[in-house]
Amino acid sequence: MSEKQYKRVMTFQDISCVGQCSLTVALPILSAAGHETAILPSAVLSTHTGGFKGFTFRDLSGDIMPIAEHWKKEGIAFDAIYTGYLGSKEQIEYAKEMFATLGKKSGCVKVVDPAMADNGVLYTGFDSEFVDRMKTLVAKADYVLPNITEACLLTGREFRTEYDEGYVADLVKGLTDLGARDVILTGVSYEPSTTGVVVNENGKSRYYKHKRLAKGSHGTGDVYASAFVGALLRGKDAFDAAGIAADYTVKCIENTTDDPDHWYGVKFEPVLPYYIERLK
Ligand code: PXL
Repeated sequence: MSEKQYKRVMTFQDISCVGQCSLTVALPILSAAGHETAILPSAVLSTHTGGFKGFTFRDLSGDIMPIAEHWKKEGIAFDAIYTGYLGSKEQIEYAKEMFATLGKKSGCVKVVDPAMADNGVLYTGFDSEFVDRMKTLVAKADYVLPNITEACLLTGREFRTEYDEGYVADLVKGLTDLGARDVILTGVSYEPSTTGVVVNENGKSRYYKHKRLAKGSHGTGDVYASAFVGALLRGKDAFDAAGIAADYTVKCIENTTDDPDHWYGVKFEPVLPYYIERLK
């Protein structure tokens, strides 16, 4: 791998100690893509919030600015900043601050996964004020990666399970109107057996269609976003990166569906060699 493709990426999201999501997914995938990783942990939870009962939650908001201040003093800069699940509205403000200060290096790519909802509903703990605040972070993104639910919440459009290309184009427009430069809209399905990703890059939309699996799985949004960022930083354009991330995520789900006890995440690790091969 050429030195040019070895990038330093900082990701701002939570540590869910168990549950194969957020940082425990992002770091191995970004490392597999061959990048240096840095983290800004937003919170520490015993597990993710999607199905476990009685999880712990420690908000790390108080540590965010001191960490960033230290980095600034050390002259640390990043090739990319990628935000995922953020624990509070205040943390969205911190994310904007990171973009404005630590994201100043020329060419620093700012990626926002507005991880807050799926299947028509917000995750536990989030409300409409959080959504409103998230719009202001999306406005600063070079790439925003919502699913259909998140796109509807962000744009104020009605959530539908059946729709046509016009509905999807309007969602994409709503997101670029918010200020996002490029849009990667996931889970766009026009027929029962397939789903796909709409990539709006440089003002043009393209659709990458792939197999739709019967069962949706937890944590796949994080697998997808991390694989997308890893591929993008390896020099792929957004459409190719979105396709590689989609194919990898499908394989991760396929690798998990025969194990009913593994409901909380996907077994993404054994499939990393496939991802690495696709990056060549
Ligand atoms: O996968 C997104 C995610 C990340 N972090 C936490 C979550 C979720 C989704 O539910 O609960 C803590």
